[in-house]
Amino acid sequence: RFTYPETLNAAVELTDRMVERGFGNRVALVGQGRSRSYAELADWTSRIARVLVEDHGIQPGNRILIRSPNTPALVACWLGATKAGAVVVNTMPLLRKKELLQHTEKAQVSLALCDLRMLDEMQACMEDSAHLKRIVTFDGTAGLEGDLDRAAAAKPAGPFWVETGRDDVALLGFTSGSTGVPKATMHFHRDLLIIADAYAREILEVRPDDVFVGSPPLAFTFGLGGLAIFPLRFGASSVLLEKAAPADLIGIIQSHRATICFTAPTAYRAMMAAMEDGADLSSLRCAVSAGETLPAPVFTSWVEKTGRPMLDGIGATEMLHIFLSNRLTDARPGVTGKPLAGYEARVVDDHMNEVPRGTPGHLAVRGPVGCRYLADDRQSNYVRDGWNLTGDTFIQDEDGYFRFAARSDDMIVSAGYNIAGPEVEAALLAHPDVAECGVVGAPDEARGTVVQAHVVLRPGALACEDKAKELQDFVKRTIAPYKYPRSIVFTDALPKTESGKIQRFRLKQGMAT
Ligand code: 3SK
Repeated sequence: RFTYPETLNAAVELTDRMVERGFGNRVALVGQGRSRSYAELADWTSRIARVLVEDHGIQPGNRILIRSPNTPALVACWLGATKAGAVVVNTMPLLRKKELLQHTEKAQVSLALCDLRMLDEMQACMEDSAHLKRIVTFDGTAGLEGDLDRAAAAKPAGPFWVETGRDDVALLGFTSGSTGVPKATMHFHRDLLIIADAYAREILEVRPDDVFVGSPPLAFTFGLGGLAIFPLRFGASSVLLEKAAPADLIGIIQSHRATICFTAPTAYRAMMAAMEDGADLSSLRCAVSAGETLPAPVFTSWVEKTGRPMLDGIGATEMLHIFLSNRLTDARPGVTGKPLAGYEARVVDDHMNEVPRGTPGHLAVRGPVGCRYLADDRQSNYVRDGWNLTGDTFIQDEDGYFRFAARSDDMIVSAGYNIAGPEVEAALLAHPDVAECGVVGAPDEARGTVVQAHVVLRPGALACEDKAKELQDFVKRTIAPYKYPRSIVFTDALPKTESGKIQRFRLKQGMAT
């Protein structure tokens, strides 16, 4: 199903091959105030590759870090570095020196490409790095202000790339997990195409007239796939937003007639809250939700309010992208669907034995893409007997659909009951006064652990004891009463990762934002 030539450079497949296939004049990327065709992108990325190889001596396998918000220039740098045969480390824009340093040292990064506007922390990182020797700037706005822009403009036109193998590492995706100690996951050139062929082609049925939009940073592989690889693989366009507040996303979908949106459930909730009467989302073929479990009420209100389909899926940086998903013709509230074609999934106990349908257990998946940590002894926690253990607790129902219960770390054992925090969150979210919430276990003398909900109320709702009691009663009426949150903490905001995931481990440590 996923066979590729032995000699393969994923960046060439997404640019020059698309030109050869007749997409040269079509719009590939929109952002920074203009659009770029596939022909322009092929030329731009070849020039960048030339600069890296000819001027900076980049050899196949050298690691290049990229620091930038979501812009066409970032995509061009990523593709250019990939064409040069380098291994790319894309970094979240909000990272500070300390985290950048974790990346440069773990990945032995020798060169960084940095948006001119984000230089300070990068320079601070280089001062303390044993590996990073050079920062090359590029202009994230428009002109030719960065060193890379000037050098690329001076190179001759014409295709340029370094020959790579389909099994050569192309990307190091960093994941911080719940402990905060980052791990780097290695992905091959072929992996970058497999995710497009397995998910974007088969599930989203992407066509050249699709227009992609969304909020995840390209440093998160959810964003790299959804906003760069998927559109480029099929001759479609991507609108890249440096800042994608939920209200902006609504405007962009309308003005660009976007057809596919990638973001997380919290952003879809916020989009609905910001949506004015008469908002026209009719262009949208599909709203892809991942990064966090999709509470059934968010799915249902989205479909009611917009009339457009929403597709829940689960992926992991270790697996590069989504491996379990609903289908356009079969999208159900409260379930994550079934494995993509070419992937298998099972729910297993601690000894890797499959548990009966309807019983919670660890999700184990395998397929054409899998986890390979770079020099990390946590590899054996993630991959056992060839199966990837994602750290999620799932239930497979009688019809074979997989339903998320909790991150395995987020299962709360209270007075002998197993309670999935996200289930309590979904119940709370159905209350009209709840804007957001995160549910964790908190130590308790009597019960060992109690269910504790950290709740952000909607404007106008009053945080008081009566409101806490009202929410507790509401949960008791919605799900089994033993699951209700015995402790409720009202807060102004929840701690989140840059990709929008609630950091429950910080709630457990007593940190609000
Ligand atoms: O579901 C996720 O968290 C995820 C992670 C990495 C890549 C893609 C996805 C959807």
